[in-house]
Amino acid sequence: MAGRRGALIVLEGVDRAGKSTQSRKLVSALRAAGHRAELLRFPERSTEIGKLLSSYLEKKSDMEDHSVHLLFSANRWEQVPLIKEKLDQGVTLVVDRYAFSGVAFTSAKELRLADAATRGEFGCERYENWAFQERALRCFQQLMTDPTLNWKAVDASRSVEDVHEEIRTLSEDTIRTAVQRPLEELWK
Ligand code: NYM
Ligand code: MG
Repeated sequence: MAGRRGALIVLEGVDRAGKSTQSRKLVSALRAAGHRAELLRFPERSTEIGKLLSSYLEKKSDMEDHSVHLLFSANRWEQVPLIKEKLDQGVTLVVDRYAFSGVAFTSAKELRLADAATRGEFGCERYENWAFQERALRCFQQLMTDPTLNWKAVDASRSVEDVHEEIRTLSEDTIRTAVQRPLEELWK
């Protein structure tokens, strides 16, 4: 159908949930089904801002919390013209994290759980420890209560193939229905 825009499909969740694996598989499956689909990720570490963020995440540099929050935001805004252009052209975008990670990870810095100190690290990047991820998860759960956003919760504890099948089905539905919403509404 002429003029039909692409869908914006965002995968959000805590670190190690399998978002990157699932995003790649989803793009392949959508393409195999005849859709035009492309993959984006945030932070996009290849840009100048992205390099600053990557260095911060790898703990090679320190930055003031508000400043780093705004850099994550700027790192998304610098891709918005491209995102709009692609969607307008009918390309469906699968996005590995978006602004919800921005809210959840910054908010998680402000929360403190009693058992925070008892958990071990599970990765070497900043935020990659159980206590922090638990706080981020609580923030994601809070964000999901917004009824204006078309969230679908996917249980990522199952096999890669089972999770993929569910995400693929949900995405096909989204491509069919959610694209009725005008593009301008996405960045109001
Ligand atoms: N992150 C990601 C933020 O703190 N704020 C943001 O706005 C975004 C998009 O960066 N721990 C955090 C979440 C992750 C890390 O890791 C990016 P990865 O593996 O590149 O998704
Ligand atoms: Mg990571």
